[in-house]
Amino acid sequence: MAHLTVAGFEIHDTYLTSDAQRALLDALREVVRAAPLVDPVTPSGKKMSVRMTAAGQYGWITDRQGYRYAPQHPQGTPWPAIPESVLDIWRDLTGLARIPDCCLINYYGEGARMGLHQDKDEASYDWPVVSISLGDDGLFRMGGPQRGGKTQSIWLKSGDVVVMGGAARLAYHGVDRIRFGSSTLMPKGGRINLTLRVAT
Ligand SMILES: O=C(O)CCC(=O)C(=O)O
Ligand SMILES: [Mn+2]
Repeated sequence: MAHLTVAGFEIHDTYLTSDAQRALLDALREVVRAAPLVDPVTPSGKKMSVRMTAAGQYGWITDRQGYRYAPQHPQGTPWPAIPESVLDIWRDLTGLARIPDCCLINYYGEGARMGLHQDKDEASYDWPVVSISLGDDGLFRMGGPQRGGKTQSIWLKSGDVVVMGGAARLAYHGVDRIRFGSSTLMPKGGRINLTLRVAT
């Protein structure tokens, strides 16, 4: 299960050192102080198991009104800026001059998961999505551009960074489960995933 072969899917194994992971976590603690994690519900009213917040000009949100990018946290404040150390990862791995305007932050506590979906609320699919994993291992599953196709799975661990561009950009993906307590990065356990997107 070490490899996942979808064109445009790149995994940078342990891209972040433990020091870099800790520094990133500290930066995220500040983001979450300004923009607290929320318990999102899907448009049909189903509570999601991940908790969510964001940084950047836009945050991706979901509630009874639908899925969308919003310029404000549901509490009515602008989202905090994306930490520079996070933007450095984007620049290094994509080489793009354009920087993301959304950094979605997902927190997976014990038992949390994310169903198979496509990231398709962005204005253009030409930009890649960069995904950074911190904390507990997560079983990431990826399929093709159509729901119901063959899928492959890989455990993402703390410090791994994934780039989804090209054909992988619109591939169905999700997180089946986490190994709660498998990492010592966060004292109370859990997994954090950051996804950097160009939303507009
Ligand atoms: O947690 C992950 O690794 C993936 C998260 C994701 O797909 C999303 O937030 O859209
Ligand atoms: Mn996604």
